Amino acid sequence: MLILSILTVTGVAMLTRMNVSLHRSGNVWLAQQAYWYSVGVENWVTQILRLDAENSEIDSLDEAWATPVDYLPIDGGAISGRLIDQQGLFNLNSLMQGDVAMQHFARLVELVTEADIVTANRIAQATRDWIDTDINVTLPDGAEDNFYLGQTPPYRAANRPMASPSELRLVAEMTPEFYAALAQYVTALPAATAINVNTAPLPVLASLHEQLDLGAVERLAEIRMETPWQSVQAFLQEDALAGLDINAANLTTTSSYFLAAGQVVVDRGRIRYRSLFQRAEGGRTRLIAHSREVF
Ligand SMILES: [Ca+2]
Ligand SMILES: [Ca+2]
Repeated sequence: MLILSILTVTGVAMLTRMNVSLHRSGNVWLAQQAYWYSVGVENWVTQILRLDAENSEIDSLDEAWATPVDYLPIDGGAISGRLIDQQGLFNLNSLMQGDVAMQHFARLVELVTEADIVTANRIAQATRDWIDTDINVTLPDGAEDNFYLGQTPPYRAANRPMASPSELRLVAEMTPEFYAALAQYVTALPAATAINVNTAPLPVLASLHEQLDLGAVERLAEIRMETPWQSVQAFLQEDALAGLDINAANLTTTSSYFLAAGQVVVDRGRIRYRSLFQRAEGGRTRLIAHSREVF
């Protein structure tokens, strides 16, 4: 009788273990399926961007690539996501281009955070110091190692281009609140880039000149929904920009960098993906960075 009980208990324990292991391999299998779907998304995006380059001279929000996919049903789940033109955003690594880029960034900080213009300028100067290779503080308010080594815990400036815009969180004067407000408007690309006026969100457009505000650029956004600008020259001829003397060198109407961001759900297999693409002249598109997280 005792032996039988022990056997039963052992049997139950074994069954329980088997169940857990079956369950686990089920989840792994589902996560793998979600992973392969996200690889499929990347292949699909590569083709969409190549086709777009073959069929259009400019990049604007009325094009096929810019339409979000809210819900694409697949076996056991769904895919969702969108492509975000990274040249519509402020590329932090463009700060090395000089004072015009610095002014754009300071104004963007002022427009979307609670920071006053003095603090916004400090953030712009400190961000440039974070990226530039030297250890000379940008005057009057930059920050290099001397500042960061005095923090708790101490750390050093990167002194190289940002690999991710999240590095901005480490820069002098940046707060979690400022960063949360800025995050959707900034990026960190492998090279300096011009801002695409056809895809830039309103605060990025407004940051192009100190006399612009969100109200002024709303009208511009309406115009571009009807007729995207075919050239930077055409953009600068808009009435709202008359007499502002905006520097054309930092602007463009085409883009080379796009981020695909979204999620794949296959039953209990859930993956969030972020995939950065670079499109070359002629349309050849390659994946240059990606991350996936199970959620
Ligand atoms: Ca296009
Ligand atoms: Ca530096």
